[in-house]
Amino acid sequence: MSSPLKKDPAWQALAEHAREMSGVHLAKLFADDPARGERFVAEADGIYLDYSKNRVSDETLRLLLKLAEARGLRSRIEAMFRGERINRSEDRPVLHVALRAPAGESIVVDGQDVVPEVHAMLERMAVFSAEVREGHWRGHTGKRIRNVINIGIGGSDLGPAMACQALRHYGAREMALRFVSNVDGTDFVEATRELDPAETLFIVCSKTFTTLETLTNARTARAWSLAALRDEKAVRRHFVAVSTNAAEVSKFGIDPANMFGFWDWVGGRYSLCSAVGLSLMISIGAESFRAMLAGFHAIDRHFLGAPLEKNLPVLMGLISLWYNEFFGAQCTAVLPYEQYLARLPAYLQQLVMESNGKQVTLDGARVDYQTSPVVWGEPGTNGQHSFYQMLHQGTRLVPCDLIGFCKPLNPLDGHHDLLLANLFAQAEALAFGRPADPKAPQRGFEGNRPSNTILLDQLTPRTLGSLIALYEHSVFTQGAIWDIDSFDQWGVELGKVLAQRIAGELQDPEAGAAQHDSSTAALLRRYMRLRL
Ligand code: G6Q
Repeated sequence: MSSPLKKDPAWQALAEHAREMSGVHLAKLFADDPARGERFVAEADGIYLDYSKNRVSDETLRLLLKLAEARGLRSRIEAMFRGERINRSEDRPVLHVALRAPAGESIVVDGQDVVPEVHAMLERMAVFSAEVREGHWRGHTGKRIRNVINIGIGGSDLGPAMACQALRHYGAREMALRFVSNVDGTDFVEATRELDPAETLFIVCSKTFTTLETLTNARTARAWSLAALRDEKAVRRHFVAVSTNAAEVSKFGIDPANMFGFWDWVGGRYSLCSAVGLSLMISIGAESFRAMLAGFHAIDRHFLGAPLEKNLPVLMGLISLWYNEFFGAQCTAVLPYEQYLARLPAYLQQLVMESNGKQVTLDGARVDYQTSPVVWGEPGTNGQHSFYQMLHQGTRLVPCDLIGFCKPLNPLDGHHDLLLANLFAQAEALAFGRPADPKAPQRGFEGNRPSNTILLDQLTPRTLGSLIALYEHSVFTQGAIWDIDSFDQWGVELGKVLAQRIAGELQDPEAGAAQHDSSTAALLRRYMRLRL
């Protein structure tokens, strides 16, 4: 018995059509339609998406859009924006879009308009960030804060860490912004090595305030501060919290007056625009933070309102799904030609794979199709001297997103033209290749390797916001078609439970007799023998 998705006539038509398209080369698609490079493009809020170098025809797009309609994409988008409880397994609305709704808009959850609360919190964050940036918020000994360390993991780390780096050009240079996430002590030690505790502010960022790694690092941070400052009262000046759990925050010893809250309808990996972005706001200031929110919001409106055939996130989501389902593609490479976006692939790994790496539908049935692709990538041009070999001549199909900006932020003579020349050249080489010389087959490039080119004017807070929203909603598009819950993450639970159990056993070797498979048991014995 096939799933409803596979029984859908639109799906079946696509499967049939994919057989025809599998033998069609991009070179032919371009030769047959000289205007293809101007037709297969879409634009919104300064994002120019060229999807012409994809193995799609007008018919492919027609069928993909038909599938989106048949699967109720439009009504699912509207349900999210209306605040319906679309995160079914956790019975929650999914309203990161409310975090960037302008004042005056209204989004109602359980009878209450949440937009005023969002703006009140943004205002508190703005006041606090300005105090830190301008030196009014002082450390316990009266010294100015020069280092801000965000302690968090997953969604409470990757967003602000990626965005702080992405917007470094706009950030306060006199302040060091650092991120500690890993429970590996090296992360904390290296982040704090040369810092003065009297000048260091920690943001303990955890939605639940129960996450093992974050609390372990936060306790270490408190001990590190107090060892130097020698007064419990110092915690008030050196620790603030970002959380939804006021009880745990005050149990930890952070004054609830120093807590910045958010809401259970904000998923961790969708939380950059909430108080989770506090470290970013301290770095770039409230005005730039609001400009980023405006970029997010512009794409939110576009996603909600633009016709599906001109809707950038919808097109990107559908085209990626096309390769994933019908061409056996297992991954997607994200290749930003922008050094400031070095952490974007890591951020998107969580966004895409934690959202859509699911095996059951909303009703709990096992899926009989592929869900999330593997996402990976590195900035160009560096990747060209490493894994692009496989992209060009390997045996796997890896659809790529190449991202570039027309204006550089650091215009050194000649650099930017070279950077962008490489981006354009790679997209061209992937698509069209080079005929093989029978005497040197190793030099042949088959081409027909698909890519999107995403071109923006310049990397700014606003364009960063738009770019992230583009990916968020493309993830939504795919999840809607797969009929999965893109907003839960039960897959991280089992490892956490087992780690807690084993951590207990390591404290008490007798308890280590608990049942384990022979491999785990032998590893534990060896570790206990050799550890410090
Ligand atoms: C993201 C996930 C996950 C989460 C971390 C941190 O969508 O839910 O990555 O953000 O596990 O959780 P806390 O913020 O509760 O510490």
